[in-house]
Amino acid sequence: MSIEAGLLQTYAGQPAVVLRAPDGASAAVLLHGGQLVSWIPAGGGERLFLSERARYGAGASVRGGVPVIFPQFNERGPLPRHGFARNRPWQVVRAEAGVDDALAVLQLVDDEATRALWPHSFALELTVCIRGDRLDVELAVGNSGAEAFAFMAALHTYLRVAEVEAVRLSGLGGRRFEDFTAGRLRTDDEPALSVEAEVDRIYFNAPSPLELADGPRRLLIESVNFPDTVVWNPWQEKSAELADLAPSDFRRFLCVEAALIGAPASLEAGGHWWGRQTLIAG
Ligand code: TA6
Repeated sequence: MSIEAGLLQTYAGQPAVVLRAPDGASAAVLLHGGQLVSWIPAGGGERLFLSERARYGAGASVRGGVPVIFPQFNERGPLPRHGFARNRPWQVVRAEAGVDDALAVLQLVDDEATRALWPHSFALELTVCIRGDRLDVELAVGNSGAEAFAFMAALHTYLRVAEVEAVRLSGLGGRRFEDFTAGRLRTDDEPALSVEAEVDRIYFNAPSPLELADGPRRLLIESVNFPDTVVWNPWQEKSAELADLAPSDFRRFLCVEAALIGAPASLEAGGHWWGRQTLIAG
């Protein structure tokens, strides 16, 4: 364990690693869930949405930032929705500011509680690196047991936007997706995705990069080894059912998630997998 003095702090009243790169970029990662909840690129403003009504504490799922989804996506299996990694306390392995970046590595390994839900030995490592206008979030999964296992995973990124109805997400036009709101596969021929109602889509084998235009702000969204992309906004009625969102909060975010859903990864004993989402602010 190597934690530079002063980086272990609190954020929103919760134990967190608070990173600051020499160029002024900053980020905060909660130990709970290994959840990145703030990213401010150098010279810019906050790029992640975190609900003011988010719930914290043992077992909670924090609404906002980048929840780590593992080993199950949504209700596509017998486990609690979106698995358990986001609900567990993680350990800090490393936190430091370098010459031109800042980096945190957090880890989650199996314990009695995870094995009661999912009978496998694993080690997850989340690496968050900030530098200038760029954020890299990398999730690594190791099989530390004697038997193979399969898993799904996602970085459920809540991107902060000024007004969701005004944003345009480019790169997915003409691609086939599973529309969770309609329960069927569809294609949308619009060159850029806009949000005027509930959106809950999984694009399998999605292209990368995507670009989010939010007024004058731009965000490039890249992913590596996460073949699928999820786009989610609950809109008014669904968000009214979510006690951890204020009534107009759905206007303040769009989730664009790097995901591994359609073809779950299989890891032999001793095997490793990793996937990364990169955001570049403009
Ligand atoms: O990623 C989209 C999704 O799977 C939606 O179906 C939606 O309900 C959302 O995740 C949030 O899930 P949560 O359990 O955090 O309320």
